[in-house]
Amino acid sequence: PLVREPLEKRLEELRGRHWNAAPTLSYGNPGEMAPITQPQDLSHEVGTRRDATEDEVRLAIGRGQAIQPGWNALGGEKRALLLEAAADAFEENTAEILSLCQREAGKTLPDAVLELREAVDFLRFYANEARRLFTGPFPLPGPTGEENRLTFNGRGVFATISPWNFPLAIFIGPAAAALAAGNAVVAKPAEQTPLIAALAVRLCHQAGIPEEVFQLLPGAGEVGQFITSDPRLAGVAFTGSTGTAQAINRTLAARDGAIATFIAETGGQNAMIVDSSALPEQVTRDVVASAFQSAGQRCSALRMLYVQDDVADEILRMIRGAFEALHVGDPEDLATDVGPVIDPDAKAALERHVARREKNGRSVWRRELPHSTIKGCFVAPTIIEMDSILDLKRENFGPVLHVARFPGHQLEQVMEDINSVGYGLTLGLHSRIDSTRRLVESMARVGNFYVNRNQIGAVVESQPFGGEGLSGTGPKAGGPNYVMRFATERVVCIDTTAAGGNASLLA
Ligand code: UN1
Repeated sequence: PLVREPLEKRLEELRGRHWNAAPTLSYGNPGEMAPITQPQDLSHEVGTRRDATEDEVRLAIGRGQAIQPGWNALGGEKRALLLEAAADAFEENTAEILSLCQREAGKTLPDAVLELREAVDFLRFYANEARRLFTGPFPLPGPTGEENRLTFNGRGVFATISPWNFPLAIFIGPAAAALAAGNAVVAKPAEQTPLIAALAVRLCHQAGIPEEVFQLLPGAGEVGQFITSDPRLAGVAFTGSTGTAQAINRTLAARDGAIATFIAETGGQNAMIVDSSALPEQVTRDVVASAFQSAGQRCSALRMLYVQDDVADEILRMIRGAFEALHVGDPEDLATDVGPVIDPDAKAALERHVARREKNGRSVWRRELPHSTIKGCFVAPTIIEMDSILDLKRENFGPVLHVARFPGHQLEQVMEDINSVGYGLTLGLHSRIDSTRRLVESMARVGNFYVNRNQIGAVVESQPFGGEGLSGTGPKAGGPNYVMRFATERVVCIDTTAAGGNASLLA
């Protein structure tokens, strides 16, 4: 059963629960506990985090290295079964997971449900990838008298460094891929959301994945630095800001060790173009979802809306109507559409951004925050009129949408401006004209291009997700090439003639 008891009752019981996160294998002096508070109510502690020390990082990587060959030798089928057992364990702990998504990360219930769904989808998809790719060998063509085969293996110890905005799905996704490929994993969750990560790792261990194979190392940037500077590390899968990805890349390059694999999924400056053939109601629904669902805290979220000038007044009036109806407040209240942002720093940065635009004379629509939001990190949903995406200097990770008008004959210029920003994550288009779609598609330099729908919520396997340029390295999460980036390819070539002793490994 997905839910053991009525969900509401169970969530109510879990409201008082205190959680904790600590390194999987603790060593020596346990050190200080840092409180984890609710984004929606900073006076409310959800649990505590104990950061990994430098010694613990070193030991964890050593333990991972020692066990990895055995994990790799298990083969794809056995690893797949363990990942599927972990997926089952996640589903059996639905209430605990939803509760932590809400209390630690400030998610609304629908967002929390989607988060659990995506996490389970990742586990099952990568389990199947383990079966598809790691149960070889695969014979390669060759001349008579020679046998060639290809096998895939784990690279060694992989680090995963994950963000707070998908504290379960993007914590477990890259780790599951690395595990599927036969790597040991050391996982550092975002400092804001270690509790749900600790629960996820415990559930994986209960499902039978050995503790040394999948280790949790909580902490902030300093712990990330300990991890990524270790020369024994085979690779890093990172999701977070472009700036942090660039810093990790430099750290990896400076190590005197094997050349590391680096997989980064980073930010975006995502645009949507709406032309005068679009359906206004559909545009309104999709713009509001893309910009304000999850309080705009998705790297896929819409930041810059371009509306063709002759329909702009009507469309913006409708968007504003829907925007005024958004319910902002406590994410545990089922009526809430827009919850808090993650922490006081995020709130301050967004408010600075809005204040600066206001000072520059931009027209700004801002919602009033209800009094009930006073104890938390809430940012009023905001829409700012701009001339162009070129006026945006950095990603504004929250419920702030920028809009601009464009004359129809300047569509190509708009696309050039969007591309010139250098990010390449998502792009939306609302148009019912085929030639427009073809033009925009041919110019798009993004990983995920969405037509006549919202531009968030990529589904594992159906919509592999990830960007280009400043938005990341690829390959796409949940896609057919992802797990391979965590693997080595080994070719064995055997002389099967008499001179070679008639050897055959495939026989
Ligand atoms: C992120 O926000 O870090 O398509 C990426 C989506 C999600 C985005 C995840 N899969 O909205």
